[in-house]
Amino acid sequence: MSEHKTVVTNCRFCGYQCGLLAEVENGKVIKVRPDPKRFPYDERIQARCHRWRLAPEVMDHPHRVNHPLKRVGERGSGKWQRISWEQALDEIADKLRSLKETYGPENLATSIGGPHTTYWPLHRFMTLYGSPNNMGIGQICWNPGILVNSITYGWPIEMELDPALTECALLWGVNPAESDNSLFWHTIREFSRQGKPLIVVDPRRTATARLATLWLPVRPGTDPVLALGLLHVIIKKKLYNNSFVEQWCYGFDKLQNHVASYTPSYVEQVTGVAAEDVIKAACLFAENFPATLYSGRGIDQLGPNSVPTHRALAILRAVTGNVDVPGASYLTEMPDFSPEIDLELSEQFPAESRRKNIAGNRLLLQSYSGYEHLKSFTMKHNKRLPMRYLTSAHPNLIWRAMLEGKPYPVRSLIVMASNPLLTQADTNLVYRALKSLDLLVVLELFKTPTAMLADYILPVAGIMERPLLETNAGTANIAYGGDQAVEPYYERRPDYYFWRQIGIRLGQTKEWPWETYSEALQASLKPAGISWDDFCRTGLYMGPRQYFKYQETDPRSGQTVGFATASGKIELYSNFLEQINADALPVPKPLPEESSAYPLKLITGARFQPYYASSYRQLKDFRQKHPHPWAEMSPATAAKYGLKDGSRVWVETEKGKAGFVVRIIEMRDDVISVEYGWWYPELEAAEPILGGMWLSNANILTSAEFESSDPLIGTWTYNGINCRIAKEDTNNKHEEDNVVCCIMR
Ligand SMILES: Nc1nc2c(c(=O)[nH]1)N[C@H]1C(S)=C(S)[C@@H](COP(=O)(O)OP(=O)(O)OC[C@H]3O[C@@H](n4cnc5c(=O)[nH]c(N)nc54)[C@H](O)[C@@H]3O)O[C@H]1N2
Ligand SMILES: Nc1nc2c(c(=O)[nH]1)N[C@H]1C(S)=C(S)[C@@H](COP(=O)(O)OP(=O)(O)OC[C@H]3O[C@@H](n4cnc5c(=O)[nH]c(N)nc54)[C@H](O)[C@@H]3O)O[C@H]1N2
Ligand code: SF4
Ligand SMILES: [Mo]
Repeated sequence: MSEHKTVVTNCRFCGYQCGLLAEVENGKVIKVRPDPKRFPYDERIQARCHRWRLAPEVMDHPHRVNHPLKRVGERGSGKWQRISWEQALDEIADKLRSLKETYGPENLATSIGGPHTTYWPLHRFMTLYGSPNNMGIGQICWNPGILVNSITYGWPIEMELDPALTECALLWGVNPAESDNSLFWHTIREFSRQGKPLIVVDPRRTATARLATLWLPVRPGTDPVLALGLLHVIIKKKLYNNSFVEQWCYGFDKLQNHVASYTPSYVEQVTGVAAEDVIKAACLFAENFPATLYSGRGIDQLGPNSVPTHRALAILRAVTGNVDVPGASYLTEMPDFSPEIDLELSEQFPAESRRKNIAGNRLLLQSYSGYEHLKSFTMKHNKRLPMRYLTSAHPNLIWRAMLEGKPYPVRSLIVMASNPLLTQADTNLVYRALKSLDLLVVLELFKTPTAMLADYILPVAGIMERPLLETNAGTANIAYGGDQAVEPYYERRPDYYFWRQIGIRLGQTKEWPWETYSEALQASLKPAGISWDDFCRTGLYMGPRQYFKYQETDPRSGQTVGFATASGKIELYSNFLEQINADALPVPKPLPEESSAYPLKLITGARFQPYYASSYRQLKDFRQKHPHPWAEMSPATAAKYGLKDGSRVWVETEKGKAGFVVRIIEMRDDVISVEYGWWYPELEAAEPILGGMWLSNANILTSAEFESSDPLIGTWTYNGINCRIAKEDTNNKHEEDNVVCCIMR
């Protein structure tokens, strides 16, 4: 007899994890609809979003990996044998054991990606196994902001945009119209409808910038100069919040001297933003209180210029008194539930393993010593940031260690929820490194190009097949999510299952008390005093938002709480950075030298709908909506190269060449912006085609060389790279044969 029921579950196409109601028949989800009773509570959000409708299709897509696969031919030959989970786990554990005996635990690296799932089980395994070598994208996503704000304010902040309270919004290198086109975008539109000042800093006139009162089309990578220019104007015109600065900020005099030379005309010369707009933006931001300031990947991916930009923006909020104020920002709290740092067990990570960190002592902040130094301050307020993510290894050093065996051999890699061949810099290097490994395991939903090179592909449970608990990695007292709708289809399992089973096989049984993912999540939520069922009913757990906390009196010490920094104040001049021999005030770093061979500036990776990084190119519906990888440029740039909308073009850097389709938009001249994450799952899933990943993959063009990365965090450069373009030669027989031509026709 067929069984039909409606169950409460969640979408997971993006980070919101909106509530869905799923119609389930015989253990399969046949249809879903939005559930407005749960977070984020607004029917209009899902009405605007088209992705959730495809959830049932993704669950049973013909390209999904449904059973454990073991490579039988040459690496990358596309020949696979279906094996059981038991066999896969036993063989992988045996191999890990023998590699550990030969090379030590640090020979194992892991690769993680964006916020697709819960990463602490992976970190927990790596802590117990003894390897510091998890790598991800933290250096260019999230960490610069988290670390710089912690240094400046003593702890991370969350921004607030409340159309009823906020009087000005400054959006810097962030484009929610494409990257967050639900709750946040909806709020921005509402804010802009009220006619309040909205300032957008972006080389491209994005849909967000089109709503702006003032658009500042900055030259890529010159952001710290622009930010220092705003500070110059605000200080010169005495628009700062004098009483807040006097009482709560440290180092104003030094800042004042420091910004004196960043006059609007100098700023115009460097950044290309008109001097009068620099003045206008500074006045709008300082004269409308409260003002909020959001930033995004535009400034997280500027190599050595990311930290100075974040520092200057943190200072901009401070001198205008926009810290811990309703409608602007608030200092977050540690979660009531188990924080990431405890779940990942990183405080018990032995000193000997920490010393194996692949950058040695070369990174001042994203390192164990940097972390411990920062913790000595955050602990003034009894707070601890997550450790493993903020100490993750620099990927460039890991790829090189795989190839060169220096500073020690890295022989094995487990990839979870990431696709490094498309999303890590320098595809050529990543490719050669992956090919050189003794063991490559990929936990995946789909046979991605990275998975095509694996020894084992393990099928994981995805959307609606596993419970969800999203927690901002334990930096805030907020969790959202809900239950799975069905048991995983076929032989798929949650990632947690893999880590626990491998852990048990390698002697970690005691540390994996929760048999299932669901039990583990429930246990982690328990300290908050809320049952899993209650949590799932609303999809949200949130502690109260409090403001002006620094003014309170600590009942234990009888002293004012202040900020968790050396001075107890917000550090405009950073004692912390001075102690670690870094710039105590934000100093812009030299940009890549101008090059006559590569006269244009390249942005790689601005977000676009409906895709998420390299995901979902399998979905016909999405491909129809967005069929090509665009290379965007201004009308003048296009004209200079004889290009039209829809022309095919090669974009070339010192690292390589990739093909795109021209799209003319309003943006800075002499800048090219290419989409990232493009591959073609309909092409052959084996060497040499590898799903078409050599055709229009933006990361063929990029590099993350450790030596030219930022010295504090290791941030590399995805924006502002020297490049050139060439119209594709359609008379060239060789190019005509190229698959890229077929795809882009
Ligand atoms: N040039 C350039 N490169 C960039 C960026 C850029 O702007 N420019 N942005 C960077 C940023 S900010 C990020 S966050 C990264 C994103 O990089 P990635 O996280 O590598 O992005 P995806 O391509 O979405 O890869 C995620 C993979 O995980 C799989 N997956 C989804 N859910 C699960 C799960 O629960 N378990 C497992 N095991 N797998 C799952 C998906 O099928 C997909 O193949 O890219 C970075 N790379
Ligand atoms: N649809 C979709 N949504 C996503 C993702 C996705 O892949 N697809 N990825 C998710 C992830 S992992 C992340 S991290 C977020 C990122 O979210 P956002 O930060 O909003 O993402 P981006 O579009 O990469 O970058 C924002 C803007 O920075 C601009 N920019 C480029 N170079 C510079 C520069 O030098 N200076 C300044 N000021 N601006 C510059 C770009 O033109 C772009 O418009 O989005 C998330 N949401
Ligand atoms: S906003 Fe994100 S989570 Fe919500 S329905 Fe759309 S894709 Fe799903
Ligand atoms: Mo990201």
